Amino acid sequence: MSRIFNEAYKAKVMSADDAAALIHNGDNIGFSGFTGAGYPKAVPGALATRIKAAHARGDEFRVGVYTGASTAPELDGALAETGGISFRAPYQSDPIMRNMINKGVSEYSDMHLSHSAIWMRQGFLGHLHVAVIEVTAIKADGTAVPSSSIGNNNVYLDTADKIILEVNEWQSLDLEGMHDVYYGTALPPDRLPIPLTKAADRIGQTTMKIDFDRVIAVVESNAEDRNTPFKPLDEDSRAIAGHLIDFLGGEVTAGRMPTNLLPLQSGVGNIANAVLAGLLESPFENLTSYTEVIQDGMVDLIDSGKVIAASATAFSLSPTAAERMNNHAADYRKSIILRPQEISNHPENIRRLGVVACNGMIEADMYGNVNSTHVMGSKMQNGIGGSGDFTRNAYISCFVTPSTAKHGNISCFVPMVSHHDHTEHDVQVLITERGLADLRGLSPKQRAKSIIENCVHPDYQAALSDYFERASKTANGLQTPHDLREALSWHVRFLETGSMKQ
Ligand code: 0RQ
Repeated sequence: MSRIFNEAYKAKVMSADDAAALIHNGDNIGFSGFTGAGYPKAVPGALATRIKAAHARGDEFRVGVYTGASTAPELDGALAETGGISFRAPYQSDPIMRNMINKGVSEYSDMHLSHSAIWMRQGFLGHLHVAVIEVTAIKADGTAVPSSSIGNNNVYLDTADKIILEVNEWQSLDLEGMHDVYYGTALPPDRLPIPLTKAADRIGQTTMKIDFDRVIAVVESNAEDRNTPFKPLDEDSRAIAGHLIDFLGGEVTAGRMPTNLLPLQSGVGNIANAVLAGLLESPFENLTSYTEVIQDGMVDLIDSGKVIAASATAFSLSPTAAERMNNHAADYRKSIILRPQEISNHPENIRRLGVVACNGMIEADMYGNVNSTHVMGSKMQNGIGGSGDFTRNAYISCFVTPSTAKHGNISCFVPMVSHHDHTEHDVQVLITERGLADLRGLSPKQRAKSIIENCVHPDYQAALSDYFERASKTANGLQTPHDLREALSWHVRFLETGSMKQ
C-alpha cells in the first residue's frame, strides 16, 4: 500500500533514475541520514550511475554532499566511489569516503554537528540546490513523518531550492509519534531559550513541514537501513564499562548526582556500546539519556526498564535491533524521542540538563588533551561529530579507549597529541581497561601523574614517566612541561618503525 496519503503528492511520483536526472553537475545536495539510519536508499545510487556515465563521456560531474552525519555504503560509499564528491560535511565514517578525503579528491569540512544547521542557514556551506530526504509517509495534510533519523532534515527542507522525497515502506508506520520536530530556533538577535528542561520533554511537532511547491519528485523505496553489527563485548570493553560504573556510583555516594544519575550521552563505536551494555548489569534504575544515537545497548536498557526515556536524533542499530525496533515502534515511541540534531546537540540543552558524556577517542596526551579525529596527525578517521558539542557542555565529560591500538604498537597516551579536538579544559575523566583518571581540579602536572598511573598501558608507563621527568627539567618547572624536540617523537617512531615502543 502506498505511503503517500496526499493526492497532490501522488502526481509527483517517479523512478529514482528520473529523480536523479533532475540533479546537475555542481549541485550541493542535502541528504537525510545519520549513523546509517534514515538515509535515502534509491536516489543516491541512481545519481552515482548518472555521475559515472558523465565521467565515462568525459564530462565534469561533481556534487557537494551534506548530511546529518555518517550514512551507509548506498550513499557515501556509492557516491564517493565515483570520485564525484567535490565537498563533504559535516561527518562521515565510510571507508571509501574516508579514502577520497585522504587522497584529496573530496574537500571535507569536519565541524561540530551543532554548527552544521547554523552554518547552512548563514550560507557558509554554500547554496543548497537540492534536498533528498527519506520519510516514512506523506500525510494527507502534506506534512511528512520522518524515518529512523531526523538529523538536519528540517534545515535542508527549509533551505534547498528543490526537494526530492523518498518514501520508504521498510520504515515502520508506527514511528509516527516518536519524533519531536522543533521549529523555534532562530539566529541572533531573535534567538529565544529552547523550552526543554528534561530529556523526555516534547517541545515540537511529530511531522516535518514540506513546501509542496519546491518538491520536484517523490520516489518510493523499500530497503532497510544498513548498519554494521557491533562487535561482541571483549574483556577490555567490559573493564572500561566497569570503571565508569564504579565512578558514577562514587558520584552518587558523594552527593553530586541523584541515584538515577543524570542524562547519559554515549558516543559512536563498539566501546561506547559496551558501556551501555555494562549499565545493564549496574545497580542504577530509572535512567534517562540525552544523546545523539540510540544504539543496541540503549534498546536493551529500555527493554529491561533501566532506561525510562531516551532522546536522540537517530538510531544506530545492528540489523537484529533494527528489526526489533521496526516490529515494536509503537512501544518504543513511549520512551524514545528523535529530534533535529540542532536540538539533540544544542549546547544550551546539554548544559542545562547536566549530561554525563562518554565518547571514544583516538589518543590523549599526558595532560588530558584529546584527539578524536586524525590518525598520526594528518589522516582523517571520521570527524568530531557530536563529541565536541557534548564534551564542552557536559556536567561530566568522559573519554573511553583501550590503552593501546594496533596490537599494542601504539600507545593511546602520548607526550603530545598529534591533532587537537578537545582541550585539557574540557576533558574531565579518561578511562581505559587499566583504570580511570579523574582530572577534575588537577593542575597539568598532577593530571600527567594520574593519567600515567591509572590509564597508560604498562608497556608505555616507564617511557611516559621518563619523558615527563625529563621535560619537567628542560622546561624548568614551567606550567605544562614539554620538550618540543621530542614531543611528537613517539608518532615519528611509529611511522618509521611500525611501533611506538623504544
Ligand atoms: O583502525 O580502522 O584501521 O581498524 O582507529 O578505532 O578502536 O575501532 O575505535 O570504534 O571506538 O572509534 C575516535 C574513531 C573511535 C570514534 C573513534 C585506530 C584503530 C582503528 C578506529 P582501523 P576503534 P572506535 C557522538 C560522538 C568522533 C565522533 C564522536 C569517533 C580506528 O569514537 O569517530 O565521538 N569519534 N561522536 O586501530 C592511531 C591511535 C589509535 C588508532 C585507535 N591512538 N593511533 N590509530 N586507532 N587508536 C556521535 C556522533 O557524532 C555521530
